[in-house]
Amino acid sequence: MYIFHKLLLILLLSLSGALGKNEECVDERIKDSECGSYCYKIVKPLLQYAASVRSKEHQFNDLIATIQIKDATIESLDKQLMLCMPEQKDCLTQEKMMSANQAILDKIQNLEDQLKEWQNKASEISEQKSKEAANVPTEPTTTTTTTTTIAPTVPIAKEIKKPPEKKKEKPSSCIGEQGDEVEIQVPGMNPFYVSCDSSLAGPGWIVIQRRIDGSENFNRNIHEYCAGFGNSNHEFFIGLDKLHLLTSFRQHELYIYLKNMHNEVRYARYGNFRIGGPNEDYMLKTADEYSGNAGDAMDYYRKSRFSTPDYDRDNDPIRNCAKLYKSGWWHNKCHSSNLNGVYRTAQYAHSVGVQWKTWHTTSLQFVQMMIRPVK
Ligand SMILES: [Ca+2]
Repeated sequence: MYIFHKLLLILLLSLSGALGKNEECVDERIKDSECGSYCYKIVKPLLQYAASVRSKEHQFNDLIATIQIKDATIESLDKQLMLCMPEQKDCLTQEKMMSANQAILDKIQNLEDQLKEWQNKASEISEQKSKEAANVPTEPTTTTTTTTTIAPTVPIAKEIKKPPEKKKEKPSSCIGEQGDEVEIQVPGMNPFYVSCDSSLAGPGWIVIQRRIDGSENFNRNIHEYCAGFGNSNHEFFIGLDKLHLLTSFRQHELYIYLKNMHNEVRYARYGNFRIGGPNEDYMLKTADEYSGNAGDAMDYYRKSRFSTPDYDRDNDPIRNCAKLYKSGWWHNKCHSSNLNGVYRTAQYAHSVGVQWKTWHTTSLQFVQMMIRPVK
């Protein structure tokens, strides 16, 4: 019983000490001396456990306190962050707007500087013009030196700059032209002079062939017929190349004026006349819409190629019609007309002559072939 009371006392003392300020204040050596080996063996683990519990509890409380402080700190930072984010957005937007506004202000300033410079130039030009006008007494002064707009520069520029002179285009026919010789131009060839006639069949005809007195030789080779020959004021042939270009780019009509040895006159007219190019041997492609009183002596040659004595393209497989009748023409098997034939000074009822056989077979005194664009 005494021992039990002693142990209880020691336990209470130990617990009160253990619950005191210093958990490790119990000197194990005192305990050992007071309790003895038996007491110490039983109580010591309890005391150690109690001290450990107390220590853990303090550590736990410290950790709780630390966590609470950190939570409070985190909460405070969150609040600050939430408050700061919209402010940052506003700050960025305002910064951009400030930058844009500054750029606009800079542009406005540049434009104002340019405008001021132009106004100064306009004022100088206006002053100069006023001085020039003052030196010419017959011209009234219309401007003042106080002009501040750039508008006066426009009429000044117009006065100085003269409009370019329009180059007159050359005609492509004799229609509307004055004179017997007119320079015309058609696509595919340089300008060239033609003989115009308005006396035989109305105005505006281009003469392409004429026979008057036999002064010109029409017994020529293909190159001469292509280029043309003779005197355009007298006897001549205009040339197949020109004839092809003229009748190709626009529809032309053909007028053939004929006079025999008795000074009788007849004519043959074709509303559509066209000659092919060199790759078609200058074929008589079209001689349609005949009218007149001399007969259609061209009908026999439609689609016939042009032959010369050195260039047989006729439809006679045996004869060389151009060589036989000494002329370049659209010989078929040979001819029903031959206006480039040998000129005769007297009537010959023979195929060698200047002929239009639908009228008569004797040679003609005067022939003129003419073309004119169809309106
Ligand atoms: Ca032949």
